[in-house]
Amino acid sequence: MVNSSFLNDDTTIAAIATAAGMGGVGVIRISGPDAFPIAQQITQVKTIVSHRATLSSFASKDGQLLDKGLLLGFRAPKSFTGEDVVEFQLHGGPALLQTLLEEVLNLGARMAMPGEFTYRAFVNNKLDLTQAEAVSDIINASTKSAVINAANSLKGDFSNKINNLLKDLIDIRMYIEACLDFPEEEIDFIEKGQIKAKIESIRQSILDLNKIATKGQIIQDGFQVCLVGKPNVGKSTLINLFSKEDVAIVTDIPGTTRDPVRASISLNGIPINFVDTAGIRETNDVVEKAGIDKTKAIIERSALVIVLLDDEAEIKDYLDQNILSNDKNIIWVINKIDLSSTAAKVTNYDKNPLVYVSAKCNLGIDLLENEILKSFGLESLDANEQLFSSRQRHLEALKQINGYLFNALGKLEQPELVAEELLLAQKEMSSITGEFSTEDLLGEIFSRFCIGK
Ligand SMILES: Nc1nc2c(ncn2[C@@H]2O[C@H](COP(=O)(O)OP(=O)(O)OP(=O)(O)O)[C@@H](O)[C@H]2O)c(=O)[nH]1
Ligand SMILES: [Mg+2]
Repeated sequence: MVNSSFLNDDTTIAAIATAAGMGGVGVIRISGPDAFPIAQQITQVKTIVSHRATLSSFASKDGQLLDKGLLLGFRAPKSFTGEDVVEFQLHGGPALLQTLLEEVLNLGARMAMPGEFTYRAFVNNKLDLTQAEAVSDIINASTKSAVINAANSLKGDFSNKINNLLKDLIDIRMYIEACLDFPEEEIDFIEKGQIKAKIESIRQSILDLNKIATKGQIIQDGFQVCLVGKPNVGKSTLINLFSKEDVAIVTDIPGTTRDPVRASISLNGIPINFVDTAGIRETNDVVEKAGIDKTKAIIERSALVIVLLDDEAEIKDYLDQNILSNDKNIIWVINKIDLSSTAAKVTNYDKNPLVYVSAKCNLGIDLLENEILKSFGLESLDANEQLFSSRQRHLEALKQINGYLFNALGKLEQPELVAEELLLAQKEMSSITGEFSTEDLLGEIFSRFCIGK
């Protein structure tokens, strides 16, 4: 259940902002009209100077000293949330932080909900919605590339691109609306305004943006790749090689792996969740059968399936048995080339790559890695390419916008319909940056944050 009850409340909120557990430093953050008075009572500092750190004592209501640390005050509107904000930087002990938080709550603050500080920053125009999402993305990023992309979004790269397109779109809409006031001349006006060329150009920019956003989303969320194949073909050897540790048991007994084995690795900065599965074969062993059923379910949920083979002839079996659906992203891999002295190489089988490797001897693995990246259009990830973190919600909005613009281009003879499609596209664009958003969407986005952020 999404809890969005905080959306219309501006009482003072507080939370422990650092991660649970012990640490060198622990931070309590307070935001709202009572933040300064509450901090003054706890620290006895008479005047908290904004944007200065003050070494202070922190005590309970009855005067019991609890810790010494730094007191930081940020007067509205120059703060993260845009409200008065105070932070206590204390020693990072859970009991200490909890005790002091209770003191803060007793003095009138209420416990902040997950994402509530960032939500207030959004409401007070400190961040737009994509930037607020980037705050969460930067915290959740699992690779350096994901961090950099989220930082680009936080800086406003994504929002700026959307806002520029939004401006162009509004210009065209206004022009058409103005033309509609002079019906006799309307077609002429539309031509004069080069409406077609302008809409096409926005649509192209949306398509380009979608490409970048898709890459950003993959880098942020990663994807699941499963290793399948007959027993003993070398799946577990391969996952161990990728993960650089023995996550799966390797033996020469067919049917060794039963439960799926997972390993998260970073390939060129992209988080990939590898899953090694039970080998697929006809069997009467109930345990092994259950493992094979799991394999099929994992194939369904994977963005890419790597099928390990002893030889090329096996491919036909997989295709005949319908284990892999047609639209699956597949890489065929012939393993154990060391036994036949075949060279590591990449060819293809129909539209899918066929890679020759030896998992045991680490031959051709670089080729395989490259094919994995290629299957997501990420092989030539240019270090200078400016990406940003993006989410499914953004990709869906871009798709919708593209659809509306496409419709508009098909209705150029009827300017009022073009104007309508452009208005729909405009609303969809604004939903990305949060200018027009429903409470449900906001609740959904902010409640996924951690507490204290
Ligand atoms: N020569 C050679 N042997 C290999 C290679 N890869 C794996 N093996 C051997 O093949 C046997 C089976 O390897 P596993 O990785 O357990 O195979 P698996 O596909 O996980 O098998 P199941 O879990 O039973 O489905 C082991 O003895 C491995 O050492 C390879 O590239 N070359
Ligand atoms: Mg195995």
